[in-house]
Amino acid sequence: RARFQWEDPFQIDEQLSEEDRMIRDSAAQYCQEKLMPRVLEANRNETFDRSIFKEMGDMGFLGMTLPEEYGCSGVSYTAYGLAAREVERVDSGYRSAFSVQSSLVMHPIYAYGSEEQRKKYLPKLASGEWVGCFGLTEPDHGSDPGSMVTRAKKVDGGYRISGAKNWITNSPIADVAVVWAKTEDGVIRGFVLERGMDGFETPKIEGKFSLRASVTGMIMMDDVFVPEENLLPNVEGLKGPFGCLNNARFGIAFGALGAAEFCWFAARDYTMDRKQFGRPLAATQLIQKKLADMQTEISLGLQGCLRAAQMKDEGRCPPELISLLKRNSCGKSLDIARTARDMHGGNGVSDEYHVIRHVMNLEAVNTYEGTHDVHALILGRAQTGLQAFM
Ligand code: TGC
Ligand code: FAD
Repeated sequence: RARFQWEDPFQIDEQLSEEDRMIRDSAAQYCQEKLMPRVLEANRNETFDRSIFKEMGDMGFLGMTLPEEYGCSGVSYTAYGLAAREVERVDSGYRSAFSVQSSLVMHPIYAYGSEEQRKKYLPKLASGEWVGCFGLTEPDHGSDPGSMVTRAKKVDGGYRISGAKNWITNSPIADVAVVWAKTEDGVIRGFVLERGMDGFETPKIEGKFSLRASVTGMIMMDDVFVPEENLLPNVEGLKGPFGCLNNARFGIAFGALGAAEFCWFAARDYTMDRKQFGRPLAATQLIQKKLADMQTEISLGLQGCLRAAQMKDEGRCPPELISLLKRNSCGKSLDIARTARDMHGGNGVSDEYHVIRHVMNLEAVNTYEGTHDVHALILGRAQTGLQAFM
């Protein structure tokens, strides 16, 4: 009889290459040794330690799929997904910092930028010396970024950009911002803005009850002069930002399951130890059903993510598959975290047990990078051919 590995039913581990396994293990070690001890206070006090970027840079994690000639590691998307899972096992806010830098800032500079832009920005972003952010969402345009009102007016030597971006991860500490704006002819273009440009401000959003260990802000642009050489030359239209989102959503699909795994293992350990009515909670049928549901959703979800990673590494992963996985991982992980919180009883609302923090975080993760329902509409359109957005 084959042995059942309850914590890894599909034996994901043995499906990984030696290199991907090593990256996963070093990510796990870094996250548990360096991030986990910081997260409780960071979450309580709503602070983000900028040196995390340097540490991740030293580990070779930032923009890790991009080529080595730009200071990156040139590893697989599978490795990127596995690293996101380990980071988010600690906190979704740390995974946000990691994935915005990698997928939403470094990727567009690599994919849509000139050779000069790649050489100027990528090595400093890869080392963590510079921090980047990505401005797509506006106060009045979230799920529908195509209606953005930020404008880039052509002037001598460059553009003048005016507008506001809202809910921007990393913006208050960012050195560079990849901002999407419409030119006078209504075409969406990407620009790299730099800290210090006149009229560029990034106020922090205070009082978040989710992702408190990640810093979030606005990008306010008041007639900011952006030189021609800071325009991303090789993309036009919404496919520019969406091309970046494909990578970031893929990382979230893996990452959210890392948070769910933390909650599952915590709920199992807690209910094995906790006795009520003279026996461990884990000996009751209701608790075992909940544990079985967690195990089923997480292992099926991870196997799906791994398949998508292989397709991505082969350059044939369609965006709709990423929508399916982002939506599934976030929705299921949020349910799992809420159930694990309940299984911890009153202790479940204490941050010392970490589960409530994951519940709060996953609320935002289920919303950003396309809400749960927006991804349903993407999938609905793909199977019916009918557009239900408007
Ligand atoms: P639609 O007509 O569907 O598409 C317009 C153009 O874009 C192309 N396209 C894609 N290209 C590549 N990858 C994708 N995933 C693409 N999806 C669409 C499409 O082919 C078309 O190209 P072309 O050449 O024909 O013009 O556009 P729509 O306006 O109808 O879109 C609707 C919808 C709902 C799908 C889209 O707007 C959407 O996905 N909304 C969600 C917005 C979103 O995800 N925002 C994320 C902001 S960034 C963020 O949240 C970061 S949090 C990070 C963190 O902290 O970790
Ligand atoms: P809305 O679009 O107003 O949606 C509100 C509700 O209406 C949702 O339930 C949605 O599903 C539903 N809805 C919308 N349209 C439809 C429809 N057609 N049919 C049915 N229901 C619909 N953005 C960035 O650009 N960069 C970042 O770095 C970034 N980081 C973020 C960090 C955090 C912590 C958060 C919370 C958000 C971040 N965002 C970022 C913004 C995020 O992408 C948006 O919040 C998200 O896309 C949803 O947009 P919205 O908040 O405007 O909600």
